Amino acid sequence: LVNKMDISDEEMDGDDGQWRSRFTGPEEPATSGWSVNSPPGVPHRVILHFDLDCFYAQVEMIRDPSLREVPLGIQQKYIIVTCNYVARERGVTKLMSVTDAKEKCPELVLVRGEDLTLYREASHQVTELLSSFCPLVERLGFDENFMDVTEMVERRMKETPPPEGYSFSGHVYNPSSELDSDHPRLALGSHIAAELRDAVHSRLGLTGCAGVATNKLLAKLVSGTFKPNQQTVLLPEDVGHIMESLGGVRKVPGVGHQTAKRLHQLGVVSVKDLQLLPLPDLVKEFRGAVARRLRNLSLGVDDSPVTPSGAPQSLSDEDSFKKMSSEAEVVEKIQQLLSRLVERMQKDGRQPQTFRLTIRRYTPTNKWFSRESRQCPIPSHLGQKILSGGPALQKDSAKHQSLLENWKCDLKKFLEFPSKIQNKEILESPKSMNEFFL
Ligand code: DCP
Ligand code: MG
Ligand code: MG
Repeated sequence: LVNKMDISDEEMDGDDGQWRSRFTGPEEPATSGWSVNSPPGVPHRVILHFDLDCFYAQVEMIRDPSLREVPLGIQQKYIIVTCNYVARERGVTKLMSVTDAKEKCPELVLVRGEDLTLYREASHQVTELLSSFCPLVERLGFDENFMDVTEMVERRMKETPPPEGYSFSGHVYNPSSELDSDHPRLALGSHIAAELRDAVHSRLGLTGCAGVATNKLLAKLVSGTFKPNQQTVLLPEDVGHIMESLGGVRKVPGVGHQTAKRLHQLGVVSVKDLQLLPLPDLVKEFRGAVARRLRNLSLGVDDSPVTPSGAPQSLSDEDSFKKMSSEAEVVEKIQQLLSRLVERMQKDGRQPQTFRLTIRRYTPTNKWFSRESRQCPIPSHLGQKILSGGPALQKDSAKHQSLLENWKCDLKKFLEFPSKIQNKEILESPKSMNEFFL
């Protein structure tokens, strides 16, 4: 259930959609951006990627420090969405079923992680803190941020030029490359990354990994080389190695499930295959720009800019269930989601513009890619009503209830909802979502 403030940009999405859009840069990388038009004396960008360690688990361990010493799993439904590193040492992995995890590690302590409020708040605090050092910060999901620190690096190059052989902070992806090359800008970038990780730790109590490289794709790929709470630099001479070490094309950020399927049909399985496939063959299957983009990604070339995220452009909430087949159940669930959204909209204070409802039905053949959405504008008087409660509104106050009831009532009329849900129709008929909204 999404409430859009502006153009489409879901806050968090388990799909590949986010990746694809985040890695969509200029259509013709070879003729724009840094590769051709770099200002003289600026050979390349310095990009950082941050990824917090076992994020939800860390937030829970801050809330209750006694959890630090025990193997901890964060449970959503029947899945361990993440676990602390104590649990990982005992064989628990991310996205394991609770049953399997308990079998691996009977002493595993479980905390429910369905309420994302604290994780969302911590996530935005991290982005805010990073933004106070340098405005070019882009969020990816809840626990990752890209940063373009090129300007910070250039400033340091001028103010205190590093000596020859200036050493790196943290790891270098391939230590032997460090010996016979000189990369002062990446070295400065690695020191900035260390300072930022330090700031995040001392001010927010959170640890994480960082990658330092010349573009977003490479920074993201290298950041998890040493985990947890470590950082790694990728030098330009090792780009070929890191790309080929990925193996399958699906491992390349920006290559989603569907793209990988189409590539497989062309006989392209590994990153190497993608590098070697003649471009005309790739263009035949994909649009020209997409084909070139794919080719570039396979080579570790990514000119997409770090685009500051700013305030989220949409607020969304969602839930999933094994079975939901009656109108009453659907309405109840939507009301729950709406109630949480209304609170967040009031806190945010901006007038909502668009309402979007998404369902994701399970089909055995198409497990994860069956989202269907319908959306409509929210009339101004309704948008104002949603906000009129003000930020101090208490969750259970009578005022809040009546506001919600009122809004739901208008909304129902407006959407002719839920009278159009014919029970199973919404789950079974492919066209049912079209009837949902006017
Ligand atoms: N998450 C989730 N469902 C998923 C994937 C992730 O709810 N399918 C949540 C839980 C994680 C958080 O997002 O804590 C960040 O995801 P990561 O993949 O970065 O995993 P962690 O930060 O938990 O662990 P790591 O230390 O490996 O980065
Ligand atoms: Mg993480
Ligand atoms: Mg992550």
